Amino acid sequence: QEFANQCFGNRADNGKGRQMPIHYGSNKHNYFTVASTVATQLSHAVGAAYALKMDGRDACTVTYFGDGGTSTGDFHAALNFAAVMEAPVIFFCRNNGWAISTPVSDQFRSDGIVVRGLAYGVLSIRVDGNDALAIFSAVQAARRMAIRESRPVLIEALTYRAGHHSTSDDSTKYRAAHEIELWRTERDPVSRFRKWIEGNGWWSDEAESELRSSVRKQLLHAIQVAEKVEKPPIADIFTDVYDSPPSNLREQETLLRETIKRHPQDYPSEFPR
Ligand SMILES: Cc1ncc(C[n+]2csc(CCOP(=O)(O)OP(=O)(O)O)c2C)c(N)n1
Repeated sequence: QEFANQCFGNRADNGKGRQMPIHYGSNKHNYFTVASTVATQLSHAVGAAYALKMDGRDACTVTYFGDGGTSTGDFHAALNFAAVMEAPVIFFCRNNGWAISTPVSDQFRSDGIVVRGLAYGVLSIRVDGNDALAIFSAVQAARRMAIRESRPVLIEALTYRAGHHSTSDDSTKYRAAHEIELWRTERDPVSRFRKWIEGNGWWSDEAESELRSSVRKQLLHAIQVAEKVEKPPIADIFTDVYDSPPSNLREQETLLRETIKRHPQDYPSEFPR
């Protein structure tokens, strides 16, 4: 339900409707909000990991990013900082070959990402990103090392982005349709895992359709509930950054309210004013 609230940016959304849809976060679940600015989450994760270490907690942080994220300065700063401060953080890179339309060959000439971790003195693991069990085992080992040895670990999961980057992207404009099809049909990690559990007699078509229909019902319910919840008030746009808002922000709020009054038809009525 929390996730649906976030997607609808309603009053119950932890982010008060300020984040892009699916950029969910939750204090309750120790889940830091997904960062819209690519790779900024890496240094946050290092800081949080260092705090866990100082507090003597038996825990680590894990942060996820794409190959595109490794083409930013933040990636390098975060890796080096984590290595030097011996912060218990897992850097999980999904190297799917593309940063939106930029292929990895236009991003770097190193042998993927794993060598960069090694260069910074960070234990680094390369794993088949389309093999669920291999991922499970790599993450389990990384977590153990990060916590027991109090140090960062980098995981490079080799995979392919079978979908478009987002709803505004059409990836057939920059890569061959047959390539996408191949990964979808022959290398899909979900079908692969499903085949494995079916082969072991732990799953079946009936179990699959039962699960799918029950999850679908739960999702539709969550969406229907989220749709009906009121939107956050306009005032929320201007809060939470400054203890007392500076004059330029106060001016902007006044301007916005005057504009809404002048053009009420252009502003959705479900936003409490
Ligand atoms: C700092 C920053 N620069 C640029 C963008 C625009 N942008 C959004 S996603 C993206 C590519 C990210 O690549 P990757 O993490 O590999 O994602 P994938 O294409 O695999 O989904 C870019 C450049 C951004 N959000 N933030």
